[in-house]
Amino acid sequence: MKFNIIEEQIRNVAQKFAEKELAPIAEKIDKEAKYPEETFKKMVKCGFTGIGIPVEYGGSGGDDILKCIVIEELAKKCAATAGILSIHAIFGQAILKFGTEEQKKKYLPLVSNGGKHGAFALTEPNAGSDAGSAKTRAIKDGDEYVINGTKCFITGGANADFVLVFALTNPSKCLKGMSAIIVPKGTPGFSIGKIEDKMGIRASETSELIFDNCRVSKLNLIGEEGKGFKIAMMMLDGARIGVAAQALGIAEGAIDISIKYMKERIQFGKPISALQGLQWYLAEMGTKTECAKWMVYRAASLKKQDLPYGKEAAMAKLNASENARFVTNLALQIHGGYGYMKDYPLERMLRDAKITEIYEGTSEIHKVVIARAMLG
Ligand code: COS
Repeated sequence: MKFNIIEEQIRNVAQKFAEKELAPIAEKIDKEAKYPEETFKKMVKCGFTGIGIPVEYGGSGGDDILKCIVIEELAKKCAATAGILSIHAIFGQAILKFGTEEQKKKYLPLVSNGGKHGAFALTEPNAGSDAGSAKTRAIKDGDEYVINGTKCFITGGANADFVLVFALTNPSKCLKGMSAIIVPKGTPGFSIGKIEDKMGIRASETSELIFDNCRVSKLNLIGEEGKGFKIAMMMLDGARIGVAAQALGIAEGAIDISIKYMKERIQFGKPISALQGLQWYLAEMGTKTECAKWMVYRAASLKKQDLPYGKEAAMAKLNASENARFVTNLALQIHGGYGYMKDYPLERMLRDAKITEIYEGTSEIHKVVIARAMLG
């Protein structure tokens, strides 16, 4: 696969960043489930948080290929931090695509390279895969919306300075009455509920958001009233490429660690890399991961060219996430008992890989999306 010189340079920067800033803290932030705020600030400084946002709005410029490169490289060392970056980007992308000029000027400099955090709140306790059945309401009262409801499993929700909330402005129309509304942190009636204790990506905070007669200006509406579900679906199409890149990076990271271990570990009087059974494992891991890479960058490339990419994004995410679980599981197996211990990063990588089959849409939902696109 050929990347241009700028892409190679950015990959190099991201690789060095991951080595220097993520590798030393990945285990600790996982154990303590500690949000890496200092690292986020460093990502802001490097311009990673502004990729995909034009320079005129305070971003770093660049496109989805560059974004995937950075996410992939970060995920090799710390999937949680890669995920934070990937999901943070959705807020800015939604404003860029659907916001007014005024909204772009107001929010994009803050969330691209301004150090502010954005989150995307669609899921509810009874509306996960069936996102269209969300019940949170935003009823107009004069110049304001009054929001009531609860969102759950929101990545970065507790840290977010701005949350894009999907709520029914016209409840009788169900998903066709859903709208996208920005709620800033600190708005009266908006509070953080339960912070989840997760199996993997533990440093990437996931929380419940509660809206209790929370009033925001009608100027916070993004796009048209009633178009919120479509906005959410379109943003998820793009976000799925980011998760696929995260899964790809996890698999590549596990392969790197396995190769090193296989060359160093002596059993039966020779390095275990000489054992054909393990060579076959490695060959399978490498081949499937190479496939995942092509699919991720194909989807990113279609998006970059403004061509339809929803099916390809879903395929890339379905394949890369299942591959990440497959590869991390075999990598752990190659490490034997050591792989099962927390002294090695494999058990963390396997736990981290699992979420990529679930968030931004489960594998089963991806199959629905793919099959519907194939059937026309
Ligand atoms: N882009 C643009 N519009 C889309 C779209 C997309 N990718 N997917 C659906 N829509 C539109 C449809 O065209 C339809 O509009 P019209 O009636 O005007 O044609 C509307 O949205 C409803 O679509 P549909 O009938 O397909 O909705 P369903 O309730 O059947 O749901 C799935 C579709 C299952 C694909 C959707 O609910 C989904 O993606 N669920 C997973 C949610 C998810 O990923 N959550 C993860 C966390 S997000 S924080």
